[in-house]
Amino acid sequence: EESPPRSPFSKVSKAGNIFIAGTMNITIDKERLLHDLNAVSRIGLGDHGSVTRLVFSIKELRSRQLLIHLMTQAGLKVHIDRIGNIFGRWNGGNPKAPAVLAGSHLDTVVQGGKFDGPVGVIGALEAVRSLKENKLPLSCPLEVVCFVGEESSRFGFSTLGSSLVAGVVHIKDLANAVDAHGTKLEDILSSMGIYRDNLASLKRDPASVKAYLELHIEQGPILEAKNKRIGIVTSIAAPTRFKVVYTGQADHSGTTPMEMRKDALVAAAHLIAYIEEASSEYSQMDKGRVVGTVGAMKIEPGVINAVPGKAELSVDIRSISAGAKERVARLVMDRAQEIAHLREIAVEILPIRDETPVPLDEGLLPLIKEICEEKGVAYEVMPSGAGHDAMQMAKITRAGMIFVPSKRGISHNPMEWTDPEDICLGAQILLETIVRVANEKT
Ligand code: HGY
Ligand code: MN
Ligand code: MN
Repeated sequence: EESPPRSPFSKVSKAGNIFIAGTMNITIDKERLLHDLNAVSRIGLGDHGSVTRLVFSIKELRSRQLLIHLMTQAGLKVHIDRIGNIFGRWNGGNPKAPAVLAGSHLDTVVQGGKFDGPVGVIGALEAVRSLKENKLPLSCPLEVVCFVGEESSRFGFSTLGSSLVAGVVHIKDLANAVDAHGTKLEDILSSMGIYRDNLASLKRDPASVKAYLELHIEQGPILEAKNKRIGIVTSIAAPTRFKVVYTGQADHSGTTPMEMRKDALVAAAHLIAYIEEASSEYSQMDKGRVVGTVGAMKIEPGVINAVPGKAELSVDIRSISAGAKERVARLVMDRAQEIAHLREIAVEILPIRDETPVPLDEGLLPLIKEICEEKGVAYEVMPSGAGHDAMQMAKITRAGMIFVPSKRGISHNPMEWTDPEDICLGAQILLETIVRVANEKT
């Protein structure tokens, strides 16, 4: 394969990669980036400036329509796969060469912020269209990617679109992926013509991808606390998620003596307290930080004057250490059974997903570091406590992530904020990383 065209500006960087010095002169269009980010964040706007675009909701579909429009406007070749993942391609170089992909997601949690996801999608769009407008000679195509269903908020199942592209989802994995209204994810997929036997057709041929890069807000306090502007991600924590369903007996809240009750919600309350205790204690024993959360619960009959007969908890346990996560998840499941036994009520544990923490590509770290150092940008090499599409793409290609700071570490909250200057710096560093990776000799 002929070596990438050497522009008059090219020089060999310290890392030995040929990169086109001219890229330093190709800068993103900040105004356009922030304008488009703003346009996306107006879709699904709710109380207190919150944003809600749950996967496969009208709002989320509208955000994807806007992206398709922006990609088309930028002259990218748009491909939408069967589940709705969007790929905007620029054949900047040899169209047959494996492409460099960059993107993230547009779906959100309920009453979330404006930046989680869109910063990576619009940041990637801005980087690619800036390169395309400048006709920068690259040795391979570039693709802007928007994955559907990155958030676990609706079905408990996260990184859906990227998991399908990575070919790591089997229909049986979706058995307990049900939303608050009882809609099954499996039924939504079959309404799209996606079944057990054709799920694998969504997998991307790994040979067609050179690397995947994702710009994302940190969603934590580290960059701000260390006064750094860029995070370079080493690995991504992974969740073990499951539902715990306690079934006791609904009863009259006025006539039923305490000792006769089979109160499902009180059982749940004991388990929730234990999850906090086990996760905190395990972390303090320095065996690997673990976080445990019950973010959603359903109670039946759920009225003030009836003893709850049923309580369904959605449990999310995470760690960057697989061993620590498994250990705490096991402790919690065992305690769930013990509580049911002691209270003589029934318990069911419904697995949703059990994922392994993912190391990102070590080769991309020095490359992104070099760009930050050339720009004199303070960076932090760090793990990600949040899950991302990069954790799935890392299963089929080299994957790298660039973080920008979250104000006061707040995320999944309308208060989520990242300074526009940081977003633009992140997008510029993404642009230059894309160019170096695209022009790396394979
Ligand atoms: O839940 C997460 O880790 C991410 O925000 N999807
Ligand atoms: Mn999120
Ligand atoms: Mn995200």
